[in-house]
Amino acid sequence: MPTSLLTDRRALIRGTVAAASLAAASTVKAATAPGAIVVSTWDFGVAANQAAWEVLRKGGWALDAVEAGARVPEVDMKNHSVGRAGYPDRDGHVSLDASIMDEAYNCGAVAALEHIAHPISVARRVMEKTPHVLLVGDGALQFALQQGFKKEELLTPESKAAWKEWLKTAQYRPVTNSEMKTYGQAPGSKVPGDVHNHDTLGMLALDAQGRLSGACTTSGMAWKLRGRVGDSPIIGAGLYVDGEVGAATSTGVGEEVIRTAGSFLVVELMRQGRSPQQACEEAVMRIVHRRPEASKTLQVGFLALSKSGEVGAYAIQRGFVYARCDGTRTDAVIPSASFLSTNYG
Ligand code: SD4
Repeated sequence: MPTSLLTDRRALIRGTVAAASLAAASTVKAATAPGAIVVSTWDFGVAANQAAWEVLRKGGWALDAVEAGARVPEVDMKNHSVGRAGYPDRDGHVSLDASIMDEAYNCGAVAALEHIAHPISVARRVMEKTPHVLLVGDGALQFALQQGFKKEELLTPESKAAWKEWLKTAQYRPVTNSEMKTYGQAPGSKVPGDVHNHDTLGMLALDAQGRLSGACTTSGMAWKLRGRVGDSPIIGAGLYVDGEVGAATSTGVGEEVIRTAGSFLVVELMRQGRSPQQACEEAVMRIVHRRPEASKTLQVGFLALSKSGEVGAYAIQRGFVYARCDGTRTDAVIPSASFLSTNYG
């Protein structure tokens, strides 16, 4: 096994232990909302899940829950891949993608949206206030401003400094699991969602009435070409919800997910009888088989939730984790199995 992979694995295990002890220390007792559950990609999903749980535990709608949850990392100044403080494109513009979908095929999305800190809420307005599903770029910004959202500078001094540093070489090379590499090791990095732990938030929720919803929000791949749109705002790629079957979301290199209509594929496999775990594995293997060269280096992870509350997760590379919150425990961080190592979880 290459040394870098070993190092990654040790970092993950350390991270998992750190997350577990953090969880033990701060477990929040969840109130009752029978059957309700929310899951999110990555460890920083814990804070997002807990915001969503505030809606779910009172018997609220899964759609309200996922919007409330997605808003948390969007304004987390330590998170450089979602919302405000996200790393910019190669020209220095922070450009955001988000989508949201409920149990009845209602959906909305924004892509390449600039200057608005809460793209998930703009996506919901697209769903509720327009006859459309997806608004992009300047048109999405114009719509957001008409809806009363505030125009802001989203590029923080820290993100700007990182961009200037990147410009010295200006090489676009997506890094696998950059968010997990130093988990729990850097000074002060003890909590999920800190500077070393960040990525797209994909969130799936089932409420006490059995309604499913999902949300996905990201600043996309750092240093991307201006105008590049990833999988996150594409219904069927980064997010898909079928209220009769289940829901799925993805993280990683969006181009690979778009090519396979990844989240739709996961849900459709569940419709055909696969468990969420089997469906995520089959969707990942579709990418591995069709794109063997890309799969050696790139990461894609799927997370799925069935109508009955069963969860599945699988990734190409090791290192993917997800956060789970239900009536028993609100702060679990669970390592996903992966194609390149099935030793976790
Ligand atoms: C994208 N899928 O824009 C997102 C980014 C991501 O891990 O999830 N990175 O392609």
